[in-house]
Amino acid sequence: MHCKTFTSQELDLPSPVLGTKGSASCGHKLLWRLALGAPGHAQLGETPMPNFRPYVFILSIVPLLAFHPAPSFSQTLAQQNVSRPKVPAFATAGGNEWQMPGANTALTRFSSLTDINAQNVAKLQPAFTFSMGTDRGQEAAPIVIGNTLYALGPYPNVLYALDLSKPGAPLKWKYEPRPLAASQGVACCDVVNRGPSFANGRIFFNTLDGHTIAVDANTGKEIWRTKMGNINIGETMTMAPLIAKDKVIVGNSGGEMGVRGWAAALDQGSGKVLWKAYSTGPDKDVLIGQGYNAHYPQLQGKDLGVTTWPPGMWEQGGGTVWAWVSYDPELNLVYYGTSNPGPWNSSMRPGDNLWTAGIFARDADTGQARWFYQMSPHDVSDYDAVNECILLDMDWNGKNRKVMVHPNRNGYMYILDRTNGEVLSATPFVPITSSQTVDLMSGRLIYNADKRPSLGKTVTDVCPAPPGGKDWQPSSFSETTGLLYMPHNNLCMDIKETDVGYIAATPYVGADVHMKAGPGGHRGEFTAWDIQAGKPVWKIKESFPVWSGALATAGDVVFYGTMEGWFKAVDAKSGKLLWQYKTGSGIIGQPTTWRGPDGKQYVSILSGVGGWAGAIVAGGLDPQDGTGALGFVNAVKDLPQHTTKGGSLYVFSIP
Ligand SMILES: [Ca+2]
Repeated sequence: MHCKTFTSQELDLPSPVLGTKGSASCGHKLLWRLALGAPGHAQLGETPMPNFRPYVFILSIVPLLAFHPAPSFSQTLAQQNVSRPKVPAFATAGGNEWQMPGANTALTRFSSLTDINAQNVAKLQPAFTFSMGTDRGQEAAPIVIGNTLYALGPYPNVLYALDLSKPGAPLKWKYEPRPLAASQGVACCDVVNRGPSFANGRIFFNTLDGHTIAVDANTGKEIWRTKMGNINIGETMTMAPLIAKDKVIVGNSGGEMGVRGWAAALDQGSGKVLWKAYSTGPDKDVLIGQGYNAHYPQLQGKDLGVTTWPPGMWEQGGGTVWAWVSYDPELNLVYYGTSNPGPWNSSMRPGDNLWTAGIFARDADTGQARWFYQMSPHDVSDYDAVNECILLDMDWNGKNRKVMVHPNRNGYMYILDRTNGEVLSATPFVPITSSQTVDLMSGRLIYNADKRPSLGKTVTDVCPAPPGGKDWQPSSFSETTGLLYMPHNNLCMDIKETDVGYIAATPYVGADVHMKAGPGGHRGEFTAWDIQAGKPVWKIKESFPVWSGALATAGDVVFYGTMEGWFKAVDAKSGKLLWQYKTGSGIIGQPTTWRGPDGKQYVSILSGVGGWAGAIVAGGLDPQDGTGALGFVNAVKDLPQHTTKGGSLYVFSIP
């Protein structure tokens, strides 16, 4: 257990950050604080937004003429003569099958199918539905292999196989992993799961209580099960495994519970752990050695996962790996982001807090780190860097670059050279007050001192809020339009840091947060982003955060869902709404498309509100307590008037 008190001199921070004294005493934050919020906080009134960076906010589908992104970055992109992005050869588009949530290991979530297209999508109708038997948040992607659709639910993580060759797609089998019930009590933000992945006749997925499991895709029989996490220290698993050759890459959740983050590779055949790399601690634990070569000097040095923390605090330092992993088979590198440092209370952990809030590139076979880049050094706002890294190829000044495109919680759209971790551009995609810019020379995020949270003092209008300009909800890249389709948030917050001490398997946060809508008053957006130009082409305003994934197809339609329950198809070029269908509950799942045994194209989505954004409904939280769900309740207290709990698969086709 670590309970520390620091003076501002010990913390080596300027006094405006901490006040005259930054202290953090031991205090046990009970789990209900996280799940149900702290009592006794009056609702903070709406206050006018302060000076935003040059950014004209678009309230609906509008042409790009009205949009003025930050000048320095648009000039950077323009001056560099950047080409339209292309998908690497290994990133095969989804076709008849959809084998993994991201469609391929570059995570493009693009389908080559054109039967359903912008001209006929208005005729889309439900083909069949299936109840998931649970009413917590449904974040998973339905996947299809051969004649079978696989749907995975939140806790208790039941895997259903549906026979697409028969009318109504009856249940072929179900597999019940029976995770420990106590795992629900340590899950930070609902008991979600982001889906299964397929390879070599097997379905791989994680359970909330920290097991990675392989199941025979034909029979539903368990092949192996490996215990990876320990709920007794607050570890859960919610991410979708990524298949890299003969390996299954997984990571842990629990960045709000003082967990020490890690990623691991398991042998597909046996379930044996081949490597495990921590996100904090000494180099030998982080798997940093001879092959490591970061682009920026602040990321070079011995045992930075220890020395960038106060003594011992790296042991509960977060950096969990709870969302997306990508894989480039040509470079043989896996890529993933690490979560926030723990606790949220930044006054307690002076330093850059490596290797949190950044992206690792690792050798898939050995796990050895090749490079790291930190989006948010000494993160103060829960800006996890776990969002998707979409692998694309672009020309920069005539030179071909293998890049990754990464919309970060901190509000910047990053383009990195994925061979060495160099930042090629970082462009705001939402209003930002928490930072001023990303210095492309040093690679450092330049914070706005006025908006740094501090102990005991409420800082208002910090944008983006902790769920970021965008959270886990995955984007899609269209090979036909060359645009990125991004579901995301428009949220700001008022925040005050509070005392917190570490007790295993309890919340380790230390912040009172009230989130609220960003400029314009709406809380979500669906944006078509021009990666080449570094600006949006169109935006759709949504009342609630767009917490679902996106799917783009060669038929030039893009699908996403809303927290009210609408499943929508929009024109990939214009953003015009072409079709929508109201499902039974709010949508936070990932749309997929595939061809059925009858030759028809289908589109599938799980409906079932929840997750962090929908915890107020899924967890039945009190709308009067704005600090519930780490302050998310304050921003969505009207959600219970728009949707109720549920959990169903919906599959659509043109009759
Ligand atoms: Ca987090």
